[in-house]
Amino acid sequence: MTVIPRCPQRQPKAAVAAGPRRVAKAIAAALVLALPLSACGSASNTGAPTEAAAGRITVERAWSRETAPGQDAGGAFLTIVNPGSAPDRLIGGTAPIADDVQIHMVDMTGGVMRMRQLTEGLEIPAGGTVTLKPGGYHIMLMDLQQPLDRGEAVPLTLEFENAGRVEVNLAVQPIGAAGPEEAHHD
Ligand SMILES: [Cu+2]
Repeated sequence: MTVIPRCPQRQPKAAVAAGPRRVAKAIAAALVLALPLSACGSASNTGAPTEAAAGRITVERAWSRETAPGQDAGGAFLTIVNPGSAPDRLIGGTAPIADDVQIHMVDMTGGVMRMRQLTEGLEIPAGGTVTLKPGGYHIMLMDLQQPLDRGEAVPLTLEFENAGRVEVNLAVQPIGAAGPEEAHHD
């Protein structure tokens, strides 16, 4: 372990001696690291959108489907409502149960259905509602650490560009379900 003899703040000359380019590089790296942290901090501190114009994003009818044996990814479906006067964007998410959370859409090309990741996120128009559902936009829980079992409530945190984090619980439905339980009349 390196022993720092004096407080670095009292030694600005030492930093300058390292070369301005190097310092700038270090600052840039620090900023990159600080950005996600500050974004998380502001969202969790207030629990409110960072911009008033964005309004309060709400997420409804969040659900998922139980996984088949050997299935290591699961879809998450939900309805996002943006009552604000400015568009927002779903940019990602996290879930304790999955190593990665991605935003997907289903593409139909040449009669072949395939999933595509939306790396730029998904726009939620001002005053608009976007429904994520099987066969359309959806959240993908990648590399599941455990299977999704019916009846479970699986926590998922969504991240929006303006509104910050929104936490939901996915109600896990049986394989083949087309919607959350309350939509069915079995
Ligand atoms: Cu997918």
